[in-house]
Amino acid sequence: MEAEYTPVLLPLLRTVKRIVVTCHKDPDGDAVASLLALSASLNRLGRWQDVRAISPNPVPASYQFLPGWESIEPYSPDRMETPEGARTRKALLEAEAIICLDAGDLGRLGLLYSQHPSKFGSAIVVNIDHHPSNSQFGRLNLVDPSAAAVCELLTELMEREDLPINDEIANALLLGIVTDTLGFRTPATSARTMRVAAALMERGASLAHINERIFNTRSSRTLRLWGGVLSRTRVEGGLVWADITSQMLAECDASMEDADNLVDFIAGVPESSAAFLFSEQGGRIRVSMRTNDGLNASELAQLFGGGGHARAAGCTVPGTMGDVQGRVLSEARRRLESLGRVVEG
Ligand SMILES: [Mn+2]
Repeated sequence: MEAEYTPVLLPLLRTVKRIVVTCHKDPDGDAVASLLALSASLNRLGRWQDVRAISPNPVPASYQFLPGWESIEPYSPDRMETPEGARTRKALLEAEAIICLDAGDLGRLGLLYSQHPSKFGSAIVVNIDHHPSNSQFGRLNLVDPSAAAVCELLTELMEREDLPINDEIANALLLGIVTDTLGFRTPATSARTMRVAAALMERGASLAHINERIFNTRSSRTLRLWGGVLSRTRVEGGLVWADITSQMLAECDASMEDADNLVDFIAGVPESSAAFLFSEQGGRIRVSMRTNDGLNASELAQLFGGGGHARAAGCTVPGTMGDVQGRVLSEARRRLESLGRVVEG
């Protein structure tokens, strides 16, 4: 830790009474955990009239063991028609500050932004993220692409700003780091990541419990879906890909949550330079991509209106499965060829 640090977050929030903390849509572990940790810590500090945690979608079942997860209000279309949803909308519209976590741009906030874009012009927007493609959309931008997870840079920020971190908050922060690094296995995992994780364990976070829940717990739905997807996986010309249709999800009684980390799994084929998982999402195709050195996943995703990290990125593309697969895969092949990679049928 540096000898001198000038607080930036708490001074910005000094004159504010109502805060909304939010994260990207289809939240992953890092998004849910950072949302939970920061909102709980601000609430413990007790300086504000209202601090609310709002997620663009419900908390995935795999993170529903985190204490306090029920405090996260989903801004999902069905819920927004209910009285609880109306209270959530009111909180968003009355917030004087909105803190966005793990979101590379405002579009990643889903309905929160698309239904109320002007709110993000009038409120104080704080942007805390680690995506290199981040559009710096906040009044305060705390963006550090060298952090392996938002929870990594958030832990440092909270320590420096003197925000309370109890054992439950530490546990949530460690979960965000563990999930974004796939258990400290991704190239983004650094000595700094390990130091932050160690500090969180000293504050009471349980790595063993997180590992048990995240990596050693799998539903039968998940197994069925993975079986179906793996049997359809194709490896060709330096690329590996698979798809998930709505029909496959229905047959397995599964949701896209059950496909978490599936793209990382198929990326393990040694003869491939890039892995793609295509999934149907209401008339559009969601593309998750993982790449090896050389091929930049973030650049490839940005070409199709998405974004992400150098080795892990995603986009959602209008079109049919066949059409989107064709366009994305041929662009990936073209890029591999221009990098001088041998690409054979
Ligand atoms: Mn993240």
